[in-house]
Amino acid sequence: MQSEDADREDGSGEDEELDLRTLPDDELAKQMHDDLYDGLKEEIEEGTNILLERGWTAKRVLDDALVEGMRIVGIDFRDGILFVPEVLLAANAMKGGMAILRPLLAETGAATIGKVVIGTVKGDIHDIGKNLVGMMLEGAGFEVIDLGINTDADEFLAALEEHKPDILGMSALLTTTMPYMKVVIDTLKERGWRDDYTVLVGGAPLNEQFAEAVGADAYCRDAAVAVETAKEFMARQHNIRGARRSA
Ligand code: B1M
Repeated sequence: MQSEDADREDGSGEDEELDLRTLPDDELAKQMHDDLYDGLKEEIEEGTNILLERGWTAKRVLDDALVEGMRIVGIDFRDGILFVPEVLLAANAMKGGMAILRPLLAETGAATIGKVVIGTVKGDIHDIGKNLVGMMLEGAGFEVIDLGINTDADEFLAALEEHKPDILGMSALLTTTMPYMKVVIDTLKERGWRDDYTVLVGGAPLNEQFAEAVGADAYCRDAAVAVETAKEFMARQHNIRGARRSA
């Protein structure tokens, strides 16, 4: 961020190292939003450790420092202010912080907001967009099981059986591989599993009509939309379950 870069300089115009330890908690969290935005992995790792040392819970660091920072990144990505390379750097910085928090979160049993199995479909080895989506979903509080590239229907279904996610995400970048999404969805239908999962699809050659035609629940134009859509479907599932309980 331009303005924050300037904040890191002294009056002489020369770079001055900002000592994160000198910042009070709220300013440090804000600085971490900026550092995430700027893709500064080491600073994010340092900030994460400082907040933990000061007694913040892993969940609070995740929510208030990392997820909030990534939310801002997501908005600017959606609005065309940030581009893929910057978002990948931000996601990488976030991963640095999350690597520190992950074991602590597992220990405290902090609930995730939902579980997603995601993969690039059979015949397709493009994974940059899918990885970005996975990282942004993790950043938003989802547990993500990433099946990688070239994933066939059997692998998707085996992962659904093993991990019992809320959402199945599929990615395809080739016009020749996008029809494979229908194969996976049809296989789900054949097994009688279709209604058990929300199916989200994405990838540059797709659109809403395609998603509807193959029987997906929604098309996600980009990672920010994927996060918003996944959250929306989780809220709907929550409401449906709530209504069933009170019926
Ligand atoms: Co390939 N490639 N490529 N390629 N490649 C494209 C896709 C292409 C459009 C280039 C072109 O010709 N202009 C073209 C496809 C044409 C078509 O089908 N109509 C193409 C081709 C033809 C090929 C090969 C066949 C080339 C060859 O060998 N002759 C070959 C295919 C190999 C295979 O898959 N079997 C191939 C190979 C490669 C590389 C290996 C060199 C490399 C991939 C590296 C990697 O992924 N690790 C590569 C790349 C980098 C590209 C381009 C240049 C960039 C793709 C990318 O990463 N974009 C691409 C051209 C382009 O798209 N401009 C191209 C950035 C990424 C962040 O965006 O993936 O769209 P994207 O993801 C977005 C959204 O789509 C959405 O969110 C993401 C983040 O915002 N999204 C999801 C994606 N997945 C989602 C899943 C969700 C939700 C949202 O689930 C819920």
